[in-house]
Amino acid sequence: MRRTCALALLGALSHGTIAASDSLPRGVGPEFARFYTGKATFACIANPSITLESSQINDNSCDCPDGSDEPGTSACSHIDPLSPEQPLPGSLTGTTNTSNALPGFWCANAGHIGNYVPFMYVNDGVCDYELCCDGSDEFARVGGVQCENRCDAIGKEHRRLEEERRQSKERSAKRRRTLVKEARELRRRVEARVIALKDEIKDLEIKKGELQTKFDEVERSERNRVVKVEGEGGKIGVLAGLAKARVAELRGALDKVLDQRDDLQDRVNQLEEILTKFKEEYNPNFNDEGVKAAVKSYEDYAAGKTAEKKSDLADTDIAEMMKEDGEASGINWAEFEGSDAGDVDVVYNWEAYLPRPVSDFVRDKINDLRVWAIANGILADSPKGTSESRLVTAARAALDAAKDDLSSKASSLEEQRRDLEKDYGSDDIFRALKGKCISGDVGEYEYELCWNDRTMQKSKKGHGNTNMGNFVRIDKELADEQERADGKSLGKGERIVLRYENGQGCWNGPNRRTDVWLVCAEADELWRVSESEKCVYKMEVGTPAACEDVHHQPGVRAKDEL
Ligand code: MAN
Repeated sequence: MRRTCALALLGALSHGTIAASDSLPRGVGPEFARFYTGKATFACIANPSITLESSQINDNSCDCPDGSDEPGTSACSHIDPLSPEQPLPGSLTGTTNTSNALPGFWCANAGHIGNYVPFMYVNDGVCDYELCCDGSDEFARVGGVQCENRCDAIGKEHRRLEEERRQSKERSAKRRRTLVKEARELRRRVEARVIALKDEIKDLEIKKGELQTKFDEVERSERNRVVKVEGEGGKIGVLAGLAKARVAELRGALDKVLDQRDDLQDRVNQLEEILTKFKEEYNPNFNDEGVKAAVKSYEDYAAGKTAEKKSDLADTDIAEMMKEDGEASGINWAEFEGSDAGDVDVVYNWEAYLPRPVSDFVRDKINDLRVWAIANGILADSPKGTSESRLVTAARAALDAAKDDLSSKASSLEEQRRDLEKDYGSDDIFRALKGKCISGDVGEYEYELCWNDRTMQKSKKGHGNTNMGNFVRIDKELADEQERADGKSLGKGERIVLRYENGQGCWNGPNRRTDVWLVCAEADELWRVSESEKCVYKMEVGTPAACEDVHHQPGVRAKDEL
């Protein structure tokens, strides 16, 4: 614990490599030198009204309330050290009555980096090499402890690691520049696609207009043509079929009427025979008035019948009519039914006898007239259920194809335009990562991050995959985490955070979401995944996309990018 606090404090208080001069009292850091030199007496730094003899400095007795008279001993270590957040001397407004005016014991660390060590570490019998590699904090050799000066070796190793870090940073920055170049190229392609699509759409609009005109013309001219019924010989064929059926019906009815007529004629003949016999054989001497009147009526009937005109329609004529189709006087329906010669041919045959320009002119005029008549409801339009001509079908297909092409190109243009407006981060950097994924094993799951797309939790036990959120936007947030030895930590400072939301619903909870925190690294790597709240995930990811370009100033292009 003691070490942790000290490290934090001292990390913040490293001030370069200047070692204190020999004439300074032990433990005085370079920033405080002016308070200890060129004066006969010493004034406490935060309480200058209190003056002390020079001999009282580092006499192992804490005389100043701010501890400034003991820069090189632990005598004032009970006073809280100067907080790293407080300003250093020059203005001492930050010091309070209860805090030490000095941040610690100054360890010059020649050959490495000078550093402040907490006063309580001074002469505590422990060599604090990581803070004070020259061992000067253990000058009293408490308990016989003698700390050798290891600054050369430690300094060398430190410089080696620093150089490694610098080179890594350089490589990361280079990788980032490559990504920027790729992103720029991808953007250029989208822009080129937008231009190309605009041109294609313009051409297609013209083509669509032409095809529409053509279709209207074809439809207009074809509309009034006699249209065939599928599988039949056309309108005339249909008419012939209907007429044939009707004639057959009438012929049947006539046949029955003729039979009834013949029956009735037989009965009339029998009755006439009876009455003739009655007239010849009755006795007129009986003077029966009723019988006389009946005989008279029959004589009148018989006289009238003789004068009756013969019917215009002879039985022979009727017999002729009753003959079946195809016979001498019948109708040859086959000529009309299912004839290969279409009605259109019949209708248009006359054109063959006219010179071409005349036939075109006449046909157009007739067509115009028929179209006008159809449009005004005088003539019926093509009946439903009839097939349209191949010409109209082809014109319609060409027009529909152009319309489809146009609408798919228009939506593709819209999509590309929207893409250009999307936020892909500074320098459009995430455009270069779009479509790529990285993954890492954490516990019972494999986690996957697909840039600009989604995050995924994949069960290693075969329980399926769970969407942890879909990419929504790029944000920034402040990280405040301890550095890790391997460098794979969020550390402190502003970090890019990618928000993924609306993932798979959590049982009894909201939809899953993920915050993806990015830290500069040489390669894309998923470091850690945590679930702070149920179904709220945090991914920590190293990527060159999050690096600063060391050679790159905003608005200025690096040489190799041009
Ligand atoms: C699964 C995983 C966990 C999550 C629970 C919630 O087990 O997605 O991360 O916490 O479901 O029920």
